[in-house]
Amino acid sequence: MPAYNAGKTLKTTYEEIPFDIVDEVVLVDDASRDKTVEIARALGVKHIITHTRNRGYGGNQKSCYQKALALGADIVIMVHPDYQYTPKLIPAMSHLLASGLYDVVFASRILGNGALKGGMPLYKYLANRILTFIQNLLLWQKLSEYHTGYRAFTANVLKTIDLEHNSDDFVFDNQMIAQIFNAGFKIGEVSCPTRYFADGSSISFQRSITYGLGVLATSLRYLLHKWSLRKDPLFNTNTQTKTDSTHP
Ligand SMILES: Nc1nc2c(ncn2[C@@H]2O[C@H](COP(=O)(O)OP(=O)(O)OP(=O)(O)O)[C@@H](O)[C@H]2O)c(=O)[nH]1
Ligand SMILES: [Mg+2]
Repeated sequence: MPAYNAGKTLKTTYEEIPFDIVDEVVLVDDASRDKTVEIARALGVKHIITHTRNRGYGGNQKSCYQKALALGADIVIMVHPDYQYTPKLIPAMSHLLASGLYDVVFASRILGNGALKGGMPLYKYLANRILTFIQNLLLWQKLSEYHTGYRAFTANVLKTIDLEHNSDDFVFDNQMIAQIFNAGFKIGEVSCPTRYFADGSSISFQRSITYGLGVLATSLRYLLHKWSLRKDPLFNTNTQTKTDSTHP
């Protein structure tokens, strides 16, 4: 759980985690100004990492995945602690990975048509649909959305792509998708209820614009790399990095 000022929603989120299949919970606090860390301790969250300064959503996830891999996880699922996505989907998502059918599973708010009813602001919905359309064309894929914050990965995926190279900001999520497709991994999707409410954290309009431009830049970088017009370090994989270092 990448946490930032999640004090009001952490308990509700944590209590929905299905502990019959979840072995470890990692919470990374990104220098929150509220009581996120105290609440996490009181709830008994097993692995709490605190950033001394705010690194951003991407920087937060880097710490989350590092810790999850260090714990020897086979399957790693990111859930936002702002209770916008229900942890009740964890079994469904993990089973799709454990079956070997997919390497990554996204919980999509767009599949099933409930995004607007669930309170997604109209401008976010339209931006989501338009950016998704563009990305599907440029990446030649067919995801229902590239912008969900609820994602499950096999450890192999997290070890292969070069996460440390990604932005520390929100566009981290989108760069990860481009890296996943570039490395040839398969992404499956399950539908997920949309939930927007007062205490849930939400990226501002201005940050959304920066994110949207970052998404377009990521797709262009992917294309240039795919067409061998520009060798982009974003798409180094860890096996490649090893080979590169022996053949400089
Ligand atoms: N805003 C922000 N969120 C962070 C940071 N680090 C971790 N997070 C967490 O990242 C999650 C996503 O942030 P949100 O602002 O809700 O963004 P979003 O869910 O992608 O966008 P919305 O659909 O508008 O809610 C939240 O659960 C935050 O707790 C940070 O530095 N800034
Ligand atoms: Mg949110």
